[in-house]
Amino acid sequence: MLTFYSDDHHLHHGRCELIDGRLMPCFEMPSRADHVVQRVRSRALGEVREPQDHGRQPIERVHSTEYLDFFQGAWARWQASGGEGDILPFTWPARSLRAIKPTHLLGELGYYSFDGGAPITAGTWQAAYSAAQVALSAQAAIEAGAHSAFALCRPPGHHAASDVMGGYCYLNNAAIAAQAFLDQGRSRVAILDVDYHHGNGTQAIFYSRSDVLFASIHGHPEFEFPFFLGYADETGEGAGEGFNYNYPLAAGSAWEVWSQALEQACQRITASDAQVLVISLGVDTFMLDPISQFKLDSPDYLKMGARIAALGLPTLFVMEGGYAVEEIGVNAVNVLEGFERALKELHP
Ligand code: OKP
Ligand code: ZN
Repeated sequence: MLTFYSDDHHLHHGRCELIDGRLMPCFEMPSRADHVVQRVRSRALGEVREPQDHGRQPIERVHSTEYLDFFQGAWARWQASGGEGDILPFTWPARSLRAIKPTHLLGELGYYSFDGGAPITAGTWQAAYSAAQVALSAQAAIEAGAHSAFALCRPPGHHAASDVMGGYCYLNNAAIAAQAFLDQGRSRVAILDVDYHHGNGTQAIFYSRSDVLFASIHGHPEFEFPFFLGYADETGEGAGEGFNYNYPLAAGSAWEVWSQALEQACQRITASDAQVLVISLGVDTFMLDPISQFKLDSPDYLKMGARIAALGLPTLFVMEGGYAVEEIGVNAVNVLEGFERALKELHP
């Protein structure tokens, strides 16, 4: 399997996040992607390629121009106003306030974000832009005939909506790739989000559309981030009714329970007539993940990859979360190896 990867992710390194009433070093750190690319290389999964630059246009198919302009220009404005640390929002237009766009940078950032978990640093735009290009380059490889590809994106993307950042995410890499498949002639794409957290951004982007089926297996939002989306009764709206499926699971869920939700999601994907599959590949479902509460073990990721392969669709894997840094490479690449092994057994 081809992997696409850019070292530009090192340009994004937030200092801290607020968790359990304390400021902690960001869990979403550069060593995450470093471990994954090392594992890809040591397992000889296949060639690792630099992304091509597809420009801002395919990103603008998913994100609003005003949002992108704001994000791209935020650091220069911050510096010009004497700001030094990471840019972090702390005021959001929740109920009782007006959803207007203030002129102050921090007000505008509140308008364009839903939490304080997505710091903007000097290199955040470039890192996120390159991650989107990684996803687009892997998508192009599949469009050119590859059966599968791995987009080793960092920062992740699935919490980012059209004009909202949050949850470590800025540009929705999986959604950008899915939209590119549609723009290049596919009529239906399925996105399966196996990250521990609900992919609220991806769901929101495609919620009223029937050309993208979205299915997500995640910690129940009654107790887990992002809290305000990801419930089982969210099944799509308007033309998108019946094209959104959430499988919220209890804390402590292990493979036996998790794999039943995977089976249900896979059956929805098969019934959807999707021509291509995008996997939002988070491995924060791992038992030792420091911010998550599922109990998957490393060998389970091989089985996950095998079930995904049985769908028989061209498949683009897009890296999302996973914060047990020592094991993230083994777990992510296990999904890819399980996928490839199963393919060989299905088509020897
Ligand atoms: C991103 B992905 C606030 C803590 C909130 C956010 C979790 C984001 C997970 N500082 N935690 O889905 O792996
Ligand atoms: Zn996650």
